[in-house]
Amino acid sequence: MSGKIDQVISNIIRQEMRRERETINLIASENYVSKQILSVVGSILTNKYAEGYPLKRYYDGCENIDKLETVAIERLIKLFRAEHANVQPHAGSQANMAVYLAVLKPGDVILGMDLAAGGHLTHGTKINFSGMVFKPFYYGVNRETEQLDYDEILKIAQSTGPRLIICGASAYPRIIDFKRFSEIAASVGAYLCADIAHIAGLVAAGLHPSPVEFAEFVTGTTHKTLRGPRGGFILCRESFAQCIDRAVFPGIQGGPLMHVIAGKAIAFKEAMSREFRLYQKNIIENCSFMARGFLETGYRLVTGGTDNHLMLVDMRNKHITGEESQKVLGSVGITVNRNAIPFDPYPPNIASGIRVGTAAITTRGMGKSEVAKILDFINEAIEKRDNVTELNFLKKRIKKFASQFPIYAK
Ligand code: DSN
Repeated sequence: MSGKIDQVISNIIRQEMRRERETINLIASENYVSKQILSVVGSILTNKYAEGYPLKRYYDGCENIDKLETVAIERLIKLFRAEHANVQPHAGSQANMAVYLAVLKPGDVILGMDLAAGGHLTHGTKINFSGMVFKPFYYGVNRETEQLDYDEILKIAQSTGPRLIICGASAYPRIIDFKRFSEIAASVGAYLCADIAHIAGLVAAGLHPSPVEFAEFVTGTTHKTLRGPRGGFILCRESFAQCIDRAVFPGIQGGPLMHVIAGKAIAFKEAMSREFRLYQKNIIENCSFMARGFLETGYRLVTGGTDNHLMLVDMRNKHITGEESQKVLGSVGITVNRNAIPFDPYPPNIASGIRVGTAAITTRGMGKSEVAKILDFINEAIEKRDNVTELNFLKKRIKKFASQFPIYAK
């Protein structure tokens, strides 16, 4: 085996390390894993095939892998007080796909949050498997409040008769009432799947109500607020354990990524700590502080604010689209993504808004004074967007600022 370093790839990684260090990451779905997670995800565990489940594998030599997956499952169950857990989904999409495969047949009616209102591709979007294989209907948000309107969702559920209702979102800044969703699902005889990909860390820390007692299925990702490696997970009631496990393997996946499952196991343990709870509290505090700052400087926020780790900033007051905002902010080293706002007059690739999250900057140790500084940077970039010299100067200042918050201190 050649021990020679692949210069092409190592240079790209070095450049990416520099980009992460020298920029401010406000992408609401991203975070930085701990050094321990980083090291196990790059470990020899990547070598092992382990199709199946602990003590029921299709490959020999799984005695250590079995222990590993068992620890990951036990920790996930404890973290969310669930009855059963599956840690194998490669991502949130696969977690959702496995739930659908477990309880639906092609053509069944599903009801999910409209992507344009803050939902996710896998909640029934036409260009995604979920909208191709099943018959999707959507709920959105109330035009006035821009929040979920549970009476309206009930009416849509009654008129469409879904077999499965999916709740959870990718761009929704408010608390989701999982109990109310479960009442709606029960009243129309539907299963409920709560996708907590974005808010898993907040739920684990007890800072957002948990759906576990209300939904038959809970899906999520490990890499957003939960701050683990990229991946997915499923929680379900014991009575669905077998059909969920079968849906993941052999239903939609082959061999599990054991190096990633090791990282997940560490993330679940980290998430049980006092420090993690404090971290989640700080994410929310930073987010609401930033939201107030945006409002004070004349931006409009969708729903008027935030209860969680993200906010949606409607950029129309500043006469700039989401796409242009993303580009200008990116050019000075502030990473955000453009995002449709509810009832957006622009198509999604242009969009009126940007989605801003505080999980990543909070991991870097930034607090209120840094958030205030970031707001100043954003304002300056938006105001001086046509002045290349000023933007270049701002970029240098942002680089200096961000570099003071090392992601992986030596
Ligand atoms: N792409 C993720 C996000 O950014 O929210 C959702 O899968």
